Amino acid sequence: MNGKLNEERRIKILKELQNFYNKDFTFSSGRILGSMCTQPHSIAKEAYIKFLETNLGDPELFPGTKEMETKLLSFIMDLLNAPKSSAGLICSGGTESNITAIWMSKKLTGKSEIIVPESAHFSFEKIGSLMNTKLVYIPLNKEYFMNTSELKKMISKDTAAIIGIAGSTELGTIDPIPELSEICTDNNIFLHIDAAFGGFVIPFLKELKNNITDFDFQLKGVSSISIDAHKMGYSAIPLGALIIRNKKWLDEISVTTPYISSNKQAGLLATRSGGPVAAAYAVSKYLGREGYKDLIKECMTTTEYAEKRISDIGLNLVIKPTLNVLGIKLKNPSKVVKKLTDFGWKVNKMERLSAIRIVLMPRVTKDIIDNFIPDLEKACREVGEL
Ligand code: 0PR
Repeated sequence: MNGKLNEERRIKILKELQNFYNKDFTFSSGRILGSMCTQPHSIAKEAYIKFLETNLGDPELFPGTKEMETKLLSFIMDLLNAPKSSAGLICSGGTESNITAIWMSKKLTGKSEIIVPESAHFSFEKIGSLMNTKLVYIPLNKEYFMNTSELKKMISKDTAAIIGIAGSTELGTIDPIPELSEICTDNNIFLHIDAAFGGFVIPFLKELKNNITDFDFQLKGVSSISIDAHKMGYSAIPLGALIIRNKKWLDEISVTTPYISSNKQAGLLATRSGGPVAAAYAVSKYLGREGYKDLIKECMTTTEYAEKRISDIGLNLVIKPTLNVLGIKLKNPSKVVKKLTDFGWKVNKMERLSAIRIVLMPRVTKDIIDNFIPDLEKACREVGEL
């Protein structure tokens, strides 16, 4: 093909891509309020592109990328107060981290049931279906976290793991993890904490506020934690991590790899891009812990502001938020979501709580809330909520 044709083809494809892109909502529009993701920090984009061709599934070819991955994991492990014995795996996000944790707990114990709060993310349902695992659901108490008296009744000889949520998907609640830690220590049960959302929030929030529940490896009973940089870590999709208390447990989820350089590989995936790892590493270096703390402070200030504006128009929250997630109680969330979509806003409906969710991500400013509130009020009036 000659150069001219090549160039024409390139332009045509880029035009087609642009048409697809134009149909999407963008985070930079300020109109997405329900998502737990955000446009990545600008340094993440540069880093991602630079490492586009790297493959962490073959670390001999990419030792530099591997070294960067180890450093990113160290940053995350420090954040979670992981002990020297611990290890980490980079995953594609909360779903893969949760799957890997339960895979490990089942191999370690040889048991087949997991106990989850009703607030658990649907990734646990996938686990149930994938790994022949029985899910035992525990109801929530009135603060919307796991009811530990009910939990104690459901522990059995088949319990492979108990799951605690640190930053629930719908309301950002934190389960009573110190108590779960004691229960699991006393009963010698694997305790997995799903901090996919809260992992990059709670450590910083604890420095800013009192009375934030402990959730990390400082609690002796915590066996593993899922944490996502593509949510509150301000980085690019896909990047999660699973941190485990004891590196020896990796053997349970490792296979021998006879035809690549390393002789063993742990975890679910083989070929993995170094791009998201570079992005998350760059953001963690750029912001550092102080930068993240400032970000969380801002998100919480905006959350309090939104909370007040919402109650000023006569709407109620499901509960007072702990993290930067608000659930607005409604009689008919679907109707309100539809109206808001007509007005150009994207919020998430939560049918089981009869509510809508707003996540005050770093991109969501007070100005955006000021634009949103009149439309929320109008939407609610038009469908008879107010
Ligand atoms: N655990 C928790 C506590 C989560 O909130 C989520 C996702 C997961 C695990 C699964 O994580 P991955 O999606 O990374 O595998 N929670 C978000 C949610 O369901 C995911 C999300 C993010 C959905 C952005 C929409 C969106 O625009 O709301």
